[in-house]
Formats: sequence, C-alpha cells, structure tokens
Amino acid sequence: MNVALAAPAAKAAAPAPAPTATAAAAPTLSAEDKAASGKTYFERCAGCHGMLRKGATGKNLEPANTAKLGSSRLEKIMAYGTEGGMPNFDDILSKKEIANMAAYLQMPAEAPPEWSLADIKGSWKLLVPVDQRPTRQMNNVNLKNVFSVTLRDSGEVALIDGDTKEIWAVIKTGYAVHISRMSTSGRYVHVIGRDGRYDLIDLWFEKPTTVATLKAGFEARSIETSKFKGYEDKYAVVGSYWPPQYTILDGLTLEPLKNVSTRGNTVDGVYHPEPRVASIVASEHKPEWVVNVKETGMIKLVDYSDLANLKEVTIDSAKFLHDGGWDSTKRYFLVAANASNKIAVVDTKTAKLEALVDTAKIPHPGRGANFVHPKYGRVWATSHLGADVISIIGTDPAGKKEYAWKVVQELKNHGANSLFVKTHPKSGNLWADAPLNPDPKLAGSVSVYRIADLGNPDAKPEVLDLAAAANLGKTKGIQRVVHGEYNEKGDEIWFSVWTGNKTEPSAIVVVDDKTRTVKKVIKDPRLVTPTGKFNVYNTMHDIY
Ligand code: DHE
Repeated sequence: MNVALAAPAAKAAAPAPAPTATAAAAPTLSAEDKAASGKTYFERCAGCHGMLRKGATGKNLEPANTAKLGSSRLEKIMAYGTEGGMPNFDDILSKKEIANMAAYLQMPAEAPPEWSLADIKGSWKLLVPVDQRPTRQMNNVNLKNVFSVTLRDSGEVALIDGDTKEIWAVIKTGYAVHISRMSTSGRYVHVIGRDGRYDLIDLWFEKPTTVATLKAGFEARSIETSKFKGYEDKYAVVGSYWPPQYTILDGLTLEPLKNVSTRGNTVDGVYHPEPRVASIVASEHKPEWVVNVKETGMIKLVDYSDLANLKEVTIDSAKFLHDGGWDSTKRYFLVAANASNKIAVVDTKTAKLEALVDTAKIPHPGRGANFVHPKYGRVWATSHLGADVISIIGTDPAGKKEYAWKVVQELKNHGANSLFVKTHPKSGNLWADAPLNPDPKLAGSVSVYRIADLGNPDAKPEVLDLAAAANLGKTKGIQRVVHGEYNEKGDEIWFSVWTGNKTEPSAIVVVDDKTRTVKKVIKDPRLVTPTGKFNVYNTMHDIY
C-alpha cells in the first residue's frame, strides 16, 4: 500500500508555544513509536479529526483538550468507541498501539507540507495518450453494469462484472480509495485514494487500464467530472483535505489546469487553516460543480465554463459540511452539516441557500436516497452516525410546499453509527446500514423498509443479518456491513462485508431486492476489505 506516500514528513504547525504546565506534563514517545502513531493517525483518525486535530466530524484533539482527558480515558474512548459516533478500534489496533496513540494525541499536532499546482504537475503521468487509446470498446463486458469496488486496505479497486459477478480486473490505486466517479460517457472511471493519488481508468481496453495518474495532495476524499452538455468528459475536479484546495484537471488526460485554495474564514467569521474539501457533485443543468468546504461551512458553486476567469458563488450554510446528494430533480443539493445536526439545501437554479433543515444527531447520507413517499410526495432520506433513525425530508416545494425542507418522518434504524441509505427508482425498498456500531450484531445487519408502507406510522423494517449470510467464520475484526449499491437494472442491491483488517476474509453480498434474499456471496482472496461500490450506470446518472 502507498502509505509511505500518504504520510508525508511532518513539520511543526506553528512556532512552539511557551511551555505550560500541561505541555510540560505531556507524555513522550520514541521516534519510532511516534512515526508509527502518526501513520495510524493519518490512516484512521485524520479524516474525522483533521490533520491539525482541530476537529470536525470528530472532536478537537489538540493537547489543550486531550491532556484534560488523560491517557486512560483516551484509551477507553479509542478501544470501545462512543455513542456520539466514534467507532471502536479494539478490533483493529493492539493495546500498545492504542496506548501510544493516547500519548501521541497529547503531543502538539504537526502540519504536513504544502502541495502546489507545480507539485501536482510534477507528479502527473500521462501513461497512455488519448491518440493511443482504443477507438471502440475492445471487450464484451456490459460496462453499464460494472461495479468499481474499493479494496480499502490493499490500495486497489476491483472492477466487477455485475452481470456475471466475476472480478474483471484488480487495479493498483492510491491507499483506501474513497470514491469512484464516472465520466459522463461511462467509459472512464475516476478514483481518488485517501493519500491523494488520483487514477483514471479506461474501460474500453480489453482489460481495464490506467491511462493517467497524479498526486493531488496528501489527503483527499472527493472527485467529480463535468456533466453539462458540451462539457462531457472534458474536465475533472479533485477536492483535497490536505492541503485544503480543489484542483481542476483535463478530463481525458488529468493534466492539472487550476488549483484553488479553500483556506479562509468560517461562517462564524473565524480564520481556519484547514477548511477541507468534502463532497463535490456536478450539475447537469449548468457548467457547474457544487464544492462543499467542511470547516468553513461554505458551499461553492464553481462555474467551469471559463477557467481563466473562474467564477465561484460562495453560499454560507453551517458546519461541518460532509457528504450529500441531489434531490430527484437535480435542482437542489442536500448536504450534511454534521456537527450542526442539519442538512443544508442549496437551490442551484437561483444559486442560493434554500433551507437549513434540523435533524437528529450527525446526519450521514452518503448521497442520500430519493423516492416518492405515499403521504409526503417526493422526499430524500439520510441516516445518522449519532442516532438510530432515518430522517425523511420533503423535497417538493412546488407540489407539497407544507412538507418541503422539513423532516416529515423519522424511521427507526436497527442501530446508530449508520453511514449510508440507498434506494433505486425501480425499487420499492429503502435500505440503511449501521457499520460503525460497536455491537457486532448491529454492525453486521441492515434495515429495509417497504416504501409503500411508510404512510403507516407503525411501519416496521425487516432487519437482515448479512454478515451471518456471508458465512465468513470467526474473525478478529467486526464484520461490518457497509454501503448498499444497486445494479444497473435496480433489482439487486450489493453490500460489502468489511472486516477492516486486510489479513482477514471479506465478501460482497448480493441481495435480490424483491425477495430480500441473498442471491450470491462474492468471496475471493483478491477481495481485500471491500467498502464503497460504484455501479457505472447509477453513478453516471446520479441514481440514488
Ligand atoms: Fe467516507 C463518501 C469523507 C470515513 C466510505 N466520505 C465520503 C465523502 C466524504 C467522505 C467527504 C463524500 C465524497 C463525495 O461525494 O464527493 N469518510 C470521510 C471522512 O472524512 C471520514 C469520516 C473519515 C476518514 O478518515 O475518511 C470517512 N468513509 C469513511 C469510512 O470509514 C468508510 C466506510 C471506508 C473508508 O474508505 O475509509 C468510508 N465515504 C465512503 C464511501 C463514500 C464516502 C463508500 C461514498 C458513498 C456514496 O455512495 O457516494
């Protein structure tokens, strides 16, 4: 895996503060243990708590706070997790690693180096120029039903043929690819590693082939392509956590074109050195990306029609912005402001904030789920990291004004610590996972509601234990069932059974959406810690 690339040599974030009583008492670590803890912090903690440990989805972990908690309390939190959404790590980290991490967190945070447009250009490799690529599809695979599956801990993606359920190829990528997005044509898969390595994979070769690669930063989570008519496959954009910036690239070669820093003031007017780029989506109605800046709570509408005179509309919303998706009309974008327990809604037609919707604790929608509710009409749903509910929000201000931008119903999920909900226009089901729940039974199960029953306030979900169905035997890591993704036809939903540990077996369970029975368990030694799965057709068309 590319962790060496990912965990850059750190430098002190700021001049060392004058010693205080707390700093003087701070624990120390050997250089070796400190480096190992730094690597683990990057791999497991930085996403929620920030490289500078200023906090976002997770708490602020600067020494002023951690020293107050002390080693013993910190170790317990890390080992067992909390009801507030922090997962347990006792199944992945050893006692010594947890104790070292408790010490590390009481030491001052260190900032990684910067990474400019020139650095990104320096890292860019065009492996196969456009004129040397196939001019027609050279394989017989039904590309629309291919799934790009993250193999988190091996630093790879598996491209699985959704028709045959066979692994078509396993491709080396950055570490822990966070998401895959498709070019508008469906020919190219764009993947972004947690370590900022970006790969462009061409599906027209006989076997999927990486045609370009670069390093966008040291930590990244989001990418998107240009979807407006006339710009299909023309541009791509990558959002980085560190340095906090987004970078616009040529869509066919990944040549870096423009880099924009997102540092600045938060919606509270406070300067923040690390406003990370969270989710990005592409509009079909305008040449525009919606770029969500986590720490500032600002949503940027970035017009890519004239890169030399780049126009950005900056919309104040709430902190800390994370993941989100379109409503079914693709006019409104709904994004979790997870530390504010709100969903921010942007009207991309008027380029204004439409609403801030109060929800239960820490909404985490993935891209959410759109469907027509028997009582409330067009709605969008999210589950929560911090509550065992699924919130349903009305999204039809023209037809059902009284329900628009309100939580119209809260459904019970089988557990809190959920990450993703999913449905499909051809399905009558709404699914939710709870993978980060410390209880293995809940982490290994999913809830499924019949949408037609939701008008009945007593509607109950069916809870399916998919970890048991995968039949992996006993594993040290909890078997976490994560991220439902439909096939192209919308009659199967695929879930990963993720043990979080690359030496232990994992699987993908394919469930028949109508009968809710397991159709196939995909097991293969190459299927190392699968997490996100992105069906080409559904991802191209933002179907969720
Ligand atoms: Fe994710 C989406 C960030 C932890 C799997 N995750 C996203 C997005 C962001 C994000 C910003 C939206 C991207 C977009 O749409 O453009 N995720 C983060 C974190 O900062 C966090 C909380 C901690 C971290 O260290 O990364 C985090 N995420 C996880 C996981 O632990 C998961 C389960 C496995 C992993 O890769 O580490 C995970 N995140 C995913 C997946 C999506 C995602 C599968 C895409 C969902 C979708 O359907 O679009």
